[in-house]
Amino acid sequence: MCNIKDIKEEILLSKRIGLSFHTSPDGDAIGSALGLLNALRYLGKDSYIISRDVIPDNLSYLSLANDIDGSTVEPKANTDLVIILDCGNVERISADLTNYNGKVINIDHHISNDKYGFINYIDVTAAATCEIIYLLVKELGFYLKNEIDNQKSHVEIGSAIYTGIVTDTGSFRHSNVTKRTHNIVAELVEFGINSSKIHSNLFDNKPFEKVKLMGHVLSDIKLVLNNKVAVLEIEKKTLEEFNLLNTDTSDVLSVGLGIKGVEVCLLLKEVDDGVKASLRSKNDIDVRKVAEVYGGGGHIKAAGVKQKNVSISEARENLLKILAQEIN
Ligand SMILES: [Mn+2]
Repeated sequence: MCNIKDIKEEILLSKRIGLSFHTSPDGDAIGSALGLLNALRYLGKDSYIISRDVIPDNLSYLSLANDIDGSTVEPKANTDLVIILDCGNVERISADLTNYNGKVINIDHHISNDKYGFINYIDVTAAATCEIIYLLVKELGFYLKNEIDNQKSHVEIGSAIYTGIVTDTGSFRHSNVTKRTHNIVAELVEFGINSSKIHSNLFDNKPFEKVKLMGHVLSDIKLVLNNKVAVLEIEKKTLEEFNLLNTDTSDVLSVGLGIKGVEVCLLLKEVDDGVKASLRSKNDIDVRKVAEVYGGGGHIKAAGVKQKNVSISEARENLLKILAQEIN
């Protein structure tokens, strides 16, 4: 793995920097992009977001969140560096890089990473890409000195980084949490972030319709494979009924995984051209391996895959077939 100093050097050498992340960005993708964007702007760097996606509602409290508006989908003229955050595969980047010939830096923590950058900083021991971004912004000069304690810049950068760490660790519950994770968070608290407020923004902010949708989906939950796998399904027409076509529904997974004896929770969601599946694992079952069979990826305990042109039941049976092998 390259040195974080190499990334700093490239940033300082660059005149115009674009930042992007994986499609359907989560708290870590958005947090790492906005944490770094805020830092770059404070350094006076001409920097901007490249994204097909728009900021999800529950992340709109972050500084510069409005820059993620889906309007810039490819690098602007004279961009000499593009940094891709939290994204393992080129196909998943929320930016169109077809006409871009400049440098790409890939900063990520996924085990399945194609190393598509000219610099690839892939740290699979990082609980979140935001952990790496913390090391980077520190390298760029945003560490704590007494005189700059609780400065606005630190609160803005720190809140974005904290958001990514909280969301990718399930609020510090997952086994990806390390001593370093807690050390970084301790330093972010010294930056002056309001961690309790961030948790409220993230989790106590659901639209009423979404809670009703979760109830509807949970009322049909099934246990299969000796009650070790919980299966949840959301049809497109249900999302239309609740007027929630573009809402993130992944938080219902933790309810399925919370069932006694369940090892894996599988959520299937019907989309225009197929079925998206999200998988979460409680202990040792590697759901990334299962997702990879159908072209998906992720982490051992959290993975996703989209199967094109299949029905929800076909998608379910495909994944259960592979899961059955992993469980026995
Ligand atoms: Mn991540």
